[in-house]
Amino acid sequence: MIRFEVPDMTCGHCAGTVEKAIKAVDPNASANVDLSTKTVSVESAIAPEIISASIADAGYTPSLAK
Ligand SMILES: [Cu+2]
Repeated sequence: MIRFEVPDMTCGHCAGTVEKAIKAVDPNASANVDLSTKTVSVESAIAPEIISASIADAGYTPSLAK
């Protein structure tokens, strides 16, 4: 599982947009947004860089959570 911090994800709409962006690069991914910690947990076979880029393309600023 990969976790991204997405600090500019603030509401349910953002969460939906980010989830959609992830599903666009991997329809089989499971994405779980936690708005209280501004993180998204992703289960995917796709490289983290590609998922990160798709979140960025959607207008957000993801970084890999340590
Ligand atoms: Cu929002």
